[in-house]
Amino acid sequence: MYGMIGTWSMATLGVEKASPLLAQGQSSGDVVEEAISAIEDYPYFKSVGYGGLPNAIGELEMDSAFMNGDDFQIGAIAGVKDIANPIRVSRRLSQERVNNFLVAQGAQEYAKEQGFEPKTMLTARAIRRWEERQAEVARTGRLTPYDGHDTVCVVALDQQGSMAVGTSTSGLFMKHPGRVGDSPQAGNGFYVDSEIGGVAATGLGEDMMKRPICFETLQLIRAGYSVQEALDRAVYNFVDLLKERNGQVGEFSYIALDHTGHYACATNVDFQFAVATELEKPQLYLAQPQA
Ligand code: SD4
Repeated sequence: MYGMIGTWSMATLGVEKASPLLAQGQSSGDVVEEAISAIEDYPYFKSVGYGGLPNAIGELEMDSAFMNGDDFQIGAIAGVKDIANPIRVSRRLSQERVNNFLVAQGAQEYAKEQGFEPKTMLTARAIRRWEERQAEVARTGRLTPYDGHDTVCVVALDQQGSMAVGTSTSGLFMKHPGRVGDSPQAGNGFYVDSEIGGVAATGLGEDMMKRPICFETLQLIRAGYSVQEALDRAVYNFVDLLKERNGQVGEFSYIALDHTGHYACATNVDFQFAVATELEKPQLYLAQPQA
């Protein structure tokens, strides 16, 4: 069984483009990279790659990660500007022995050294959106960085049984320069083990990094829970705990694919995810909040 799953309706583009590669026998790593690159390139997805959402000073800073579920190699970048495809840089970093997680200027220099295409990622449309928000903040005195965001995450299982996961995002709109979310952080934003499965997250990074739910879910699957039971337990137990102990909970949405090709989602907001498997053509699902 092979298959892939991705977050939000934007993942449909990546799943439609990359699922034929799975059918042709290509690796899960290639499939994750191709799916996410297509989404990063598309200018009208406003929270990923080209055309992504600017930070508080009108600059576009992106976070991304890639993980190989066979050997646990991870590559990640955070707070990077003007790299055409953060996911390709993350994947290349995952092939290094050291220096696997790079930030800002250092990540940009690495990308250049490795021959990745530099590209101005801020678009006129994103600048307009930022100016409108600035005007709104001036009018209302309220800055709500949380409004407007979304991360693309893709988990894939190939015909050889290998799994990979990738994430890419411009993070929260109007975030403080230098702010990093959960998306490049292993365990919190993503995790994959080819013998168990892969999990990835989207929502309010500040809350999702309070517990490594992606890793925890895989431990529950290993302990015998189904992928849906494991994800439900890990996500909703923590959402409840956070409500109880902290009094506030941001958006939490997670996708999972296990090593047998079964998939699941758990969310506390309306959410969409795209799937394609050996048995199922690319399909977009709507998920309702359970907590
Ligand atoms: C972040 N988790 O930077 C990302 C944003 C996101 O749905 O996924 N929003 O906190």
